[in-house]
Amino acid sequence: MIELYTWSTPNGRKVSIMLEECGLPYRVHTIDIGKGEQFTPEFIAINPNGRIPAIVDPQGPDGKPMQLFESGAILVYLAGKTGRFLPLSVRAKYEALQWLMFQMGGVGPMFGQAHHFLRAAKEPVPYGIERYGKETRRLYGVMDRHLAGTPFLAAGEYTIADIATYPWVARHEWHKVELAEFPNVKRWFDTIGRRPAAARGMAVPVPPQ
Ligand SMILES: N[C@@H](CCC(=O)N[C@@H](CS)C(=O)NCC(=O)O)C(=O)O
Repeated sequence: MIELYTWSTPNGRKVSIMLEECGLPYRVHTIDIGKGEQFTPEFIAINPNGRIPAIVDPQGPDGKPMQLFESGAILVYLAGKTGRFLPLSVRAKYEALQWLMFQMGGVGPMFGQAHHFLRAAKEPVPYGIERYGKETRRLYGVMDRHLAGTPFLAAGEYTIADIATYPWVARHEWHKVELAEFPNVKRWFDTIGRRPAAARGMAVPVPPQ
């Protein structure tokens, strides 16, 4: 049973979607980041960076428990453990890792900053709203042009790159993006949304509000 430490955010849901897609048994431990539970000594012992998600796999590669933080690393680990959602051929594998890094270094941080300035900043900061709003739309443009020629982000198949990106696009209302403006992203988003495992993963630890 994999122990999953998570909260109802896109980074957390990447991992619950992957666990659902792989059919791996897991137990959810909620870490309420609004209440600061990510900073308890017990959780810091699992993730010294004090962020969700994190996992503990009692059966790591050497048979010993394996604890991991950083959602991208967790997805790569689970793909390696199960042989699912990260292609084996070298070209396809690096294509998938490339789009996973695009998510980890671009989509996640930029959409996250857009959410901060649009929803959480203590006072309106027009520069922040403009900067991260523009960058968010630019990233949607990159994905939309790419997805015009391929059903999924990498290698023509559903991979951990899609799993990582989907829960961020699911927050499109938070960053004020109308998906109809990016029809290829919308088609990709709707396709993944029809996957029962993706829907189950999105409902962890509670259904999207
Ligand atoms: N790069 C990290 C980012 C993790 C992250 O920022 N998690 C957020 C929730 S989505 C969090 O735990 N925030 C708590 C805080 O900022 O104190 C990952 O992908 O795992």
